[in-house]
Amino acid sequence: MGENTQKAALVTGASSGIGAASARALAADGWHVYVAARRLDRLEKLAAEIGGTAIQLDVTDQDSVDAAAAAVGDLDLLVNNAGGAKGLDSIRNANLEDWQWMYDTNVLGTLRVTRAFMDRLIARDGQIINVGSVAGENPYVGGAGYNAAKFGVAAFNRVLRLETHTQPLRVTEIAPGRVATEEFSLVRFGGDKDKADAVYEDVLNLSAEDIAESVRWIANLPKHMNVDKIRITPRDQV
Ligand code: 8X3
Repeated sequence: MGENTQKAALVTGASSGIGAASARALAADGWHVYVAARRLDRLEKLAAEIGGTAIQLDVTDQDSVDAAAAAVGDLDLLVNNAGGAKGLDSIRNANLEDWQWMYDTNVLGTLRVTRAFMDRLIARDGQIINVGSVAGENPYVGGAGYNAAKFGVAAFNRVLRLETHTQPLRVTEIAPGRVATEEFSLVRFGGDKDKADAVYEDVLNLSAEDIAESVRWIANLPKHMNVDKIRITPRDQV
């Protein structure tokens, strides 16, 4: 593709997991990918590998979002993937700091980055993919903080769709189930690798690449089509 026709995507949380896999899949399809996250060393390696651009971004920090917005040019696709879970405590034992981090990262992070880029996405007849979770529709014991945050992302996605459907912007939520990434459960359990690994033992697991396939599919659909939501789980997770 020539420079003028190459489409551009920004993927948040791109230093690992679903974000990194999505960036690789999009680049393989010819997209220029801005890979954004806090850890610049990892991003620079990935950017070099896929011919993209590394952007340091902390979605919880408005100044950082503003700086990223200034560093990125025209944009056709935003993948709001940054997010995560902390803790598996009951409501009685809820850790307020964990809840605040989950809301700030998953919900407010999605809001900050969306607002920073939506005008230029609309200008290019572009699209936004919000990475939610099955936890955004299925409550589970110990999940309240993460459930609330991902229900929030699901609501955000639906309202954004309502508010922009008469404009040239497509809006999709991808809700993955259990995806065995190197970091999701490690972050949730504060670095306890045994607890993290146990989540994925003796069950079927999706890979980050499985989810990236749906990102790539949505990204390449014709512009009159809007996929509101995709829910993807391993066969043994309901
Ligand atoms: C995480 C999905 O199924 O591992 O977003 O709780 S699950």
